[in-house]
Amino acid sequence: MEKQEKKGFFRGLMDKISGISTVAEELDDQVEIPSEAPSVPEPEMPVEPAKPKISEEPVKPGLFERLKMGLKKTKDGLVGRIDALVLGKKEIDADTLEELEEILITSDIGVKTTVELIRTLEQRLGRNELKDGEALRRALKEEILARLTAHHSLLEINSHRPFVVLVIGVNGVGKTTTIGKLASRFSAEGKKVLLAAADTFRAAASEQLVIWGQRSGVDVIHHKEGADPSAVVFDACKAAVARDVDILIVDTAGRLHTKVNLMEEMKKIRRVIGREIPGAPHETLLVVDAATGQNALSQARLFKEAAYVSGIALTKLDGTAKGGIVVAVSHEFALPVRYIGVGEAIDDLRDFDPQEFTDALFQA
Ligand SMILES: Nc1nc2c(ncn2[C@@H]2O[C@H](COP(=O)(O)OP(=O)(O)O)[C@@H](O)[C@H]2O)c(=O)[nH]1
Ligand SMILES: [Mg+2]
Repeated sequence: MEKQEKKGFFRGLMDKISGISTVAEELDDQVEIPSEAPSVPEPEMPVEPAKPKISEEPVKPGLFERLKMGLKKTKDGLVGRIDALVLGKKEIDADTLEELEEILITSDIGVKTTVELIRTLEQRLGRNELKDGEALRRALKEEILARLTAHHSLLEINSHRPFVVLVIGVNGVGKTTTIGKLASRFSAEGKKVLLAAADTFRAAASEQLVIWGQRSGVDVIHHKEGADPSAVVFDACKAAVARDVDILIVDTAGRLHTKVNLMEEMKKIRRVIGREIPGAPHETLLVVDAATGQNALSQARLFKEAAYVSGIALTKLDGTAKGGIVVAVSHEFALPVRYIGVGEAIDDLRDFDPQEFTDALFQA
């Protein structure tokens, strides 16, 4: 069918450049690792982290409503534009798919994933499954959900004791905040939690974690500024075993200067953890900031190559229209998204749920 042979701009481009990896490869070629997410100014990191905003209003919106509110910018940017394109359309043709392709690409779903989505939709169009705009919208949601579900799994922290989570990622993405939220959540669930402040580059980094710990009554193992991160980790592992904790969460620095340094540092930390607690770390959680869009992909690629990664926490989805990055980061690296951050309140760090996420995006 002639219609289906028509190539969208980006697929044409794809054939020329063979893959999405250009941005990431550029980054990989550099010896320097960005010490902060490049497209956003480094956020001020107050020693005193923002007080968790727990609403005291009697009628609190449900968790799903809160998720929808957190994803509003992405919803407006991505689904709002899709709706403007497809709703009321009586017939879907190759031009519609080409326009859809552009919307997906510019919503940070990523070239590779977008091209794959559009090809699948073309096949469904060929089978006469997409008779109107509503059907196209439904099919797109299904295809996105299928890709998010394919790699999905949540952390099973009861599988080991102590369960050790090593948290990595560049500076400013939200590692320490995410750890603070996790500590508070696990301890509220009755788990015994211990934190390790292995970001020893600045005194403030440890202090920030200590404050989070105090807030939820969780102990923090920390050394002086400039100490060897592996020494902190060593003490923390010993303490975790001696105190029989359920979960040990290790904060690390995002300021390593070269890929080689990063790899060596990570290897050393992992070696120490594994020696003290056989089989640990049980999770290496890469934190990425959704607002950095395509840079989040570059970071995921870099860390996946330089250090082992087993799951992703995607923060700051609330402040960005680039939420499509969830699909790209999970699908392109075949990694589960464990958590998403949709605000600064303690319960704004949520278990990632592909069904709930796509519902929140696509529901009116
Ligand atoms: N809006 C929003 N801000 C966040 C979220 N997660 C972290 N932040 C903010 O991002 C900034 C940097 O966080 P921090 O944990 O210090 O980053 P780190 O350098 O990776 O440890 C802080 O101001 C946090 O309050 C989120 O999900 N939503
Ligand atoms: Mg930090």
